[in-house]
Amino acid sequence: MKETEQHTDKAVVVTYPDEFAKKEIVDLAKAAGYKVEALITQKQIIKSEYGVGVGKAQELQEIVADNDAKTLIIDETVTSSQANKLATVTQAEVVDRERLILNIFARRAQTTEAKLQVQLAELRYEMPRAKDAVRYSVRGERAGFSGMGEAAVDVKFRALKRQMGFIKDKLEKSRTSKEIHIVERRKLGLPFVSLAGYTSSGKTTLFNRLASESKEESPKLFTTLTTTTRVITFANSKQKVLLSDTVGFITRLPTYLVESFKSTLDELTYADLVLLMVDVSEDIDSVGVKLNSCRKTLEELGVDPQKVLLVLNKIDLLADRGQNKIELVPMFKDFSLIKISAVRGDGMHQLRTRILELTRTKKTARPA
Ligand SMILES: Nc1nc2c(ncn2[C@@H]2O[C@H](COP(=O)(O)OP(=O)(O)OP(=O)(O)O)[C@@H](O)[C@H]2O)c(=O)[nH]1
Ligand SMILES: [Mg+2]
Repeated sequence: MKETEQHTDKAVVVTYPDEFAKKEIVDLAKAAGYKVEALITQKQIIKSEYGVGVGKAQELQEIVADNDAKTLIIDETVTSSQANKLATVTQAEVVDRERLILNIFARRAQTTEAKLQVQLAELRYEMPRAKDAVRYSVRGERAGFSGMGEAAVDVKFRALKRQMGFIKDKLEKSRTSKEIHIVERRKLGLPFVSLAGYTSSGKTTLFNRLASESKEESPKLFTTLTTTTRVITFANSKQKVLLSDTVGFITRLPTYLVESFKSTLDELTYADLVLLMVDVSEDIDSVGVKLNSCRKTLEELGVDPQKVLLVLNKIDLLADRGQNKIELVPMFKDFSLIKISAVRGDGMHQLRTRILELTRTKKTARPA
């Protein structure tokens, strides 16, 4: 399906009551191509039988029917048994948070590498669910043949493992060739600068500006899935650096998804400098949640916090156009930072100067 194509599958969404969760899941649902007809909030969505309580499950059936929705999106990870039960009660296809993110990635994946990474993530998603799915289908066809069920589960598991091994091999090969590239670039002595940050924070917009590129920028979540690297030269200096744009982060990102995209995100681990982009035009609570989730993901990837420069982006949208002291907000105190507008160009001179300074010191500190 083309990225521009819209499909308007109607969906009912169940999420937590806080504003951040509500906005995020609606954005995710839209990015996956759904039209959100109703948003239901629940303090708990990980209850035993249906994820939600029994009464709520029945209520959801009515809401789904009233809105003529085909899909019920649950902003949590649900087991296949919960999903099956909920689907039976509500008569809707149940899509959990992980499935939703995977669907977006699958829609966006364009390069061979991104497609392989999505396939790997899909298999990782399937693994814990395979057992239940096979047991259901075997039981349905041959009631009482439980031994048969176990054998079928084994067969399914082995098949999934084989497929995973096959994809990992292919990815490993592309990774090896990428590592060779990195070694080659290092031989050129060029420092590596990598963009990181929450999805939609403006990484590609900044990348395009610094590298005179025209990669797709969009308010939709997860616009970029594949890493692009360019050599950039700074006008007033002979120094060149390599700049990489890559996939964005999100809260509650399952670890296996980060792992599946590891070869893409590896650029961050190798980087001499990581520009961590933060959209400061949002309310301060959202900024905090996103910053924390980015820190956590960078930590999981093994990125040295010393290498991180915080880039506070979209200051053009602040009421005082960035004149206020946003940088004094306590959550930023652990970082060295800079304020910019990637769209309007504010702070670009300072940013370039900082990149040059920081990569110069990094270069000498880096082992050969
Ligand atoms: N007003 C304003 N909008 C910006 C700025 N920087 C980026 N944007 C907008 O924010 C949206 C997201 O920008 P992208 O550059 O696609 O964000 P990204 O971080 O690459 O997002 P993903 O690829 O999804 O991870 C786009 O609509 C941009 O036009 C800025 O400085 N000011
Ligand atoms: Mg992008």
